[in-house]
Amino acid sequence: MGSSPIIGFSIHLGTVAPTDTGSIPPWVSTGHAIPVLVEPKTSGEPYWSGWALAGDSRATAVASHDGVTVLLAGELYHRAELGSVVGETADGLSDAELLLACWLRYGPSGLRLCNGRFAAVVAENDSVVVATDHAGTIPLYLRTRPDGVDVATEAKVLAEGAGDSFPAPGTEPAPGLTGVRRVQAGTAVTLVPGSTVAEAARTWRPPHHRLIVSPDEAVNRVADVLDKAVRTRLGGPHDPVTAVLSGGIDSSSVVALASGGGRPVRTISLGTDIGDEFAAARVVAEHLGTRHHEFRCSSEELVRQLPWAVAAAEIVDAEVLEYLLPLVVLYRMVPNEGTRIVTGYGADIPLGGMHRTTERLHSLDEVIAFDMGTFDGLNELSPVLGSMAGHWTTHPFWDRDVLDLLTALEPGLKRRDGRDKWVLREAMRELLPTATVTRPKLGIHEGSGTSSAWSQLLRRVGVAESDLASVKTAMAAVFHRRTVREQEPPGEVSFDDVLDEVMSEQNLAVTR
Ligand code: AMP
Ligand code: PCX
Ligand code: MG
Repeated sequence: MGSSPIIGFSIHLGTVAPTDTGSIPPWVSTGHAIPVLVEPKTSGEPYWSGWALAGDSRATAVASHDGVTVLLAGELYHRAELGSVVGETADGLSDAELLLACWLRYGPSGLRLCNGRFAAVVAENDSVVVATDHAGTIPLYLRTRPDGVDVATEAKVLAEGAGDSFPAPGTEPAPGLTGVRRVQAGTAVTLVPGSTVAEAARTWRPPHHRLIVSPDEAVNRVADVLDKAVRTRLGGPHDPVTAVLSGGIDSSSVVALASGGGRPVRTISLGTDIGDEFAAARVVAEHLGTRHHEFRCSSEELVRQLPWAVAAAEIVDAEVLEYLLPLVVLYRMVPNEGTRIVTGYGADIPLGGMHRTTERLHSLDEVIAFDMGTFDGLNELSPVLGSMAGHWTTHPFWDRDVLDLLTALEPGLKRRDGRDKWVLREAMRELLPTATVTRPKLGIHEGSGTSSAWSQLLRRVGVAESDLASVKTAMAAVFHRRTVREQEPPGEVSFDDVLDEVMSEQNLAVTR
């Protein structure tokens, strides 16, 4: 399991001292959760006690100056640029110190400058600002109490509190948990603990306009912005990295850019008895000279790990869980070499890759606008998916600059010459084998057979075709109740018990 112990901090006006890890469920503590309790104080001074993440030296930090305290879970990706505007060289500053410097210069607006993967808490005077990165890639939850507010990166940590929370602007109810609210993506919420004074500021929104640029220029810009997103995520040019590789254009692009310059790259692919994309991944691995590993898991074993995916993503959407499950299973199987894991996740959202049969450019653009308007709360990019197994993950396609560009490109650059994700394929033409550049998309749930494996297990106990979707949805809700609301270790939640519970709830007969 993880090499990343939770570090305890108790923060009192900026002084940091070790504390115990209190009420965190023991199985959470291999991950990157940071419960932060922000309490107003009888003495009139802010008092927090929290648990910061570790496992990656840049993963969590606290910084204080001039009455402002910053707790940063995660990392910033354009350190040099940020340093240049705050008048410091970024070298030698932690990401939390850089964010603090940014705050001291710009105030809360400083959060609009940040391109990163983070959740942040900033305390100043009697107010606390809780903020997500542009895309909310590290989920952030809160529960207000009459005398304060509790903040955590995992909802389960707040599940046990009582009563409703004040419905602060910029927050939404977390599914299945009374009184727990999630901070929206690209949002900074200012709260005065113990009061109902609160306001929200948006720090990012997906662009609604579309850019007209020549195909050549678009291709060059995509290649440049993605290259930078990959490089800024991976440390020095020789720092080793692991990449989850399906052999599709998205993950192959990331691997190509990561391995340029001689960086040692380990690539890993997952397959089941139902299906795999091993041949396609191998073509890429051989072309780029990565150290490649194939992992196989029976489809039944894969589906039985659904409680882990639910516990990590803390969502109840069965379709999204089918996307996330193979990754969670792979993260749990792969030996931890202490390298970060980079993925191609999310490329299909701004590029419309899931909609390869959509004919008209207008329709393609509409689904892109819809998907970019509805990702929030699905937690697809949550670090907990990997951190449960001790890995730190990062997703270059959801870098703020990459996302801004890909979303805004006019749809004729995404569907072109009968090809989906045309602009990305062209941008990678020189770096990848032709077979990879031209390979049609296969979704992660299709390649590994997750959707069909879950359906198969349900059919086996007599669930009718017409009931498959509703049984999956009901099962997801029960997994969520048990692993998140009741904080049961996912390894102790039996797939069969949950299926039985759902079948009897829906008055369906089990034929086992
Ligand atoms: P997709 O867009 O469906 O290919 O999946 C999203 C991301 O998950 C990919 O870009 C890969 O990084 C990763 N991925 C998907 N399928 C696999 C697989 N079978 N093995 C390893 N990684 C995968
Ligand atoms: N993906 C997509 C994202 C899946 C859809 N999510 C959404 N609309 N918020 C991707 O990698 O871009 C697959 C399997 O395809 C996961
Ligand atoms: Mg993809």
